[in-house]
Amino acid sequence: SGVGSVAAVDLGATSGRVIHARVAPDTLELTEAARFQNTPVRVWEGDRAALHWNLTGLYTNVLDGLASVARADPALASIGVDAWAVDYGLLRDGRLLGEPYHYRDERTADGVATVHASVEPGELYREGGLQFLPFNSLYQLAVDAAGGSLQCADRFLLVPDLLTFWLTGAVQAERTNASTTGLLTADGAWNDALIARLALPRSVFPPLVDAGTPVGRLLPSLRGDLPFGGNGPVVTAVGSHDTASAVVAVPMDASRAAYISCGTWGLVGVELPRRVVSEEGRAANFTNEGGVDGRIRYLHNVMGLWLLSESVREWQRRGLRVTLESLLAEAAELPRPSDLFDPDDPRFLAPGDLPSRIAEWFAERGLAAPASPAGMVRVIVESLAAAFADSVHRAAALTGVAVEVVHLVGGGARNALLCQATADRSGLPVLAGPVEATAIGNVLVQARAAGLLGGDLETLRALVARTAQITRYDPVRILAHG
Ligand code: LRH
Repeated sequence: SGVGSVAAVDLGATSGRVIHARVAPDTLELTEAARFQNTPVRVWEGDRAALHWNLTGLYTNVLDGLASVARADPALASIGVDAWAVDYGLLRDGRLLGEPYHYRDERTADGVATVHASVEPGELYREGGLQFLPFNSLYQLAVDAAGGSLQCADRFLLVPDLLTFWLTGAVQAERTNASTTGLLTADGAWNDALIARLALPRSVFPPLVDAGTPVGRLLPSLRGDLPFGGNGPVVTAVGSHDTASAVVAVPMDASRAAYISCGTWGLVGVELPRRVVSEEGRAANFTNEGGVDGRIRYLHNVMGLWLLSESVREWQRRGLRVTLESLLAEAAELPRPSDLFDPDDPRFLAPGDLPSRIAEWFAERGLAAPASPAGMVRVIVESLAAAFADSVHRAAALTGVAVEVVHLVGGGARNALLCQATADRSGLPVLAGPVEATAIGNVLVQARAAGLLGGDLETLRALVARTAQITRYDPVRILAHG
């Protein structure tokens, strides 16, 4: 197979990008065609302002990025879309009924109560295999059912599937992301019995496809703005859950490694051949999400870089002239704090004044929170690293994987203070990179489907290991954990 090219559309909760890649068995070259902020918006709904994604705005940015790819490379073979999990659009006769809700919107509490009244949490775990997160799609759907909007809809499309629909007209649900609804069986089918018990309309859920499936061609109406040659590129289903694509691109030996996909969230776990569904795993809130090639992503959600970005946003709102970069540099010079907070506390989920909420967490325990923003940044980094280390060791204990090394991919791989603290607190070497793991995993699955690459995930990961920039952090001041 010769050199060919594909484009990855990768939408994170904080930013999105379109990456143009040249790929061959010994080549992986990435060019950034577009990068843009993802800015959610609060919209008045009669009794409260609800948090939504600006998905049509993101789609405009995606089209701009694809147009620049088309001008540079009219022979592009394929396009693939990934995005954050759980959120979705409801459609009727092809029309989107409203901008999708953000998973950080406060509406989900009622959905949790409704769902748990008909199916108890232990049974949900045995069926769907998911850790409890109040925004898992099934809880959001219960809110939509109670409010009547679900009854107006004839289609449910997860965010990346919705963009794929806008690009191609194809209606489908890619399996890795569909696994985050809580509505799939262990075999990866829609769980008809559970859907019926929750009184959800089965007909809204589209046919499931696996990552690597060609799903369609660009719509004729787009061909003017996207000047590709010939029939244009095919749109291929990738690991459309961003974390599934990221795990594809972790250059690891899964039999002896843990990974941390560190962006807005820190997703910490191991890759398994099949689900592990135990009461211990449920108590530790570990999830079994569907991976590419039928692998299982056994992991726990740690709050992630959100704690830093949202804190910086608050300080800037208060008029402080700070950036994350400058605060991290200052924080690195401070002594290690002796008191840490639990980053997984649900009070940190919703947008707002996180430094005050962290201070409250300390005050409730009679502890003093750091006074300066740099001190706060340091305690956030150290608390995240401690939570990462804890989840690495828990994942190992719950699955029997003998973890010898931790791979940290995503934007967090740029944060040297966080990487070193994770090594020190886990007592394990941390291999940081690639930063763009999600886009790379997206690229690799398309390239394989297009025949540019062959082989299993291990072959794809070997290509990442040969081409990516990886920084090693060895534990130097090992801190006790557990
Ligand atoms: C990361 C992510 C994560 C989900 C959350 C909703 O972007 O997809 O895997 O739990 O967003």
